Amino acid sequence: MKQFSEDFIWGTATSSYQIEGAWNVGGKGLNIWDVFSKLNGKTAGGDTGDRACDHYHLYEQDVKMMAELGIKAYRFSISWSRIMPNGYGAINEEGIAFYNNLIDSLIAHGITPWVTLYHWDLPMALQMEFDGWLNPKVADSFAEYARVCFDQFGDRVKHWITHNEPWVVSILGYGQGVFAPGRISSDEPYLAAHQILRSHGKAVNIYRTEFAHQAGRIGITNNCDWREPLTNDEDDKRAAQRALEFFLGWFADPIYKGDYPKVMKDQLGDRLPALTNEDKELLYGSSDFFGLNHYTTMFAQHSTESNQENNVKGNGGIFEDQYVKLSVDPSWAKTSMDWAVVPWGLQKLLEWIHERYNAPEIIITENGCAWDDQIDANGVVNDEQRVAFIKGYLGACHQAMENGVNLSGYFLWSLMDNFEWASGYEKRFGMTYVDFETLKRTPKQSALWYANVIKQNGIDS
Ligand code: PNW
Repeated sequence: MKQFSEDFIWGTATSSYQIEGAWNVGGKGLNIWDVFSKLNGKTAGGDTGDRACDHYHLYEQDVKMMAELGIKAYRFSISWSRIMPNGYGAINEEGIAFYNNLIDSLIAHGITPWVTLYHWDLPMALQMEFDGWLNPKVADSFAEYARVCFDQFGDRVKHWITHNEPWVVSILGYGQGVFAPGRISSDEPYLAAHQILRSHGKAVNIYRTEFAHQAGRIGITNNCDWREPLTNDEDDKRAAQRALEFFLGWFADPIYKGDYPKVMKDQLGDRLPALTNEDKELLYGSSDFFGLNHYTTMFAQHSTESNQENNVKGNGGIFEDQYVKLSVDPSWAKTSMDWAVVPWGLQKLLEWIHERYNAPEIIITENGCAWDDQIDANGVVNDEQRVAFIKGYLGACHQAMENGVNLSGYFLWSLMDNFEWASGYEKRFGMTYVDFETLKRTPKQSALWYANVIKQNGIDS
């Protein structure tokens, strides 16, 4: 039997748009997922988070459920437009009250809150007025919003995560257009990522300078799959390394090494915005822990052609910038989202992070799997696949720790079934690509387009 230390942090995770519902009550402003999910063809079955798990109304019973499960730590995110309906300026007291009640209830049940400030639900006004993360102004608005949260909740919240998975926002939101705000571009992912990173740096600076007395910790969560060289060929080994640097190095290098990976700078030239000295100073050392979300593994193979990742339509974007061909072993088990189950990939990734970033404290802020319930003959849910998945991945964590990796916590995704973004509430189409209708929309047009969508769908809050 493998043992984890007494003080290892065990928790579960959720995010605001995926569970809260109550999209147009309590003074909340619209956000990009409220709108995006209502667009034709953007989510499986036209599902939205309008109601989701109705956590906004049912949070007390949800917290009780967590306590009964013995959960000691809970990672949730704050809906920016519930706190600031326009993303800047006026504060919504009802939104503040909701999170105060949730935090108090968690603490009363002995559950430590871990709070993410941004899990993809950007206030709609910031998208329409400023084109979202393409605009440096939005980084400043984020910092302003972060300050409000530290000020209101920081007396009780001691664990902060600025952003969840900037890779997903940048690639799926600005590159492939499958997530809000639905933009399709080869260059915008690099621009969006740049402003997200800057916003992180600004928020951390505010926390460390203005709220030091709160004595909490703050970091960022990045997601990364493992990339295993397909063969022992030096070219394939370099391809796997390159793929990891384009995936995780993109966001972690500025924080742990002070700049974007060289391989990205060389390959992208001025398509990759440069970090100014001021940016670098804000970013370097700006995470008290290494937040990691990990779900799956793929093989990487060197390719002389500019290649696309499986399942991603080419648009001259990041997958074609890497010269890496990805594949999976057909014998690997797959979850309902088609993600391969490869526990040793997590062990290798943890060890890669340990090496590259000089042994940081790592916290797995998400890991888990989507599967239909397995119902046995007595009508009882018997999740053998899920149990096997979790055992496998926790075993990999343990092995990495035995090899010296400084891993201090694990949050299972998720606390409860919830709105899975483009996949809605069912697996139906996972990470499939919907349409290219948003292609080449220029910034100004996109605000008009959104205004139209809001009007046509009668969306108003
Ligand atoms: C993460 N990918 O999303 C998110 O943090 C959660 O909100 C989500 O429910 C969970 O993982 C499961 O999907 C991801 O394409 C979405 O690589 C897509 C990818 C990775 C993570």
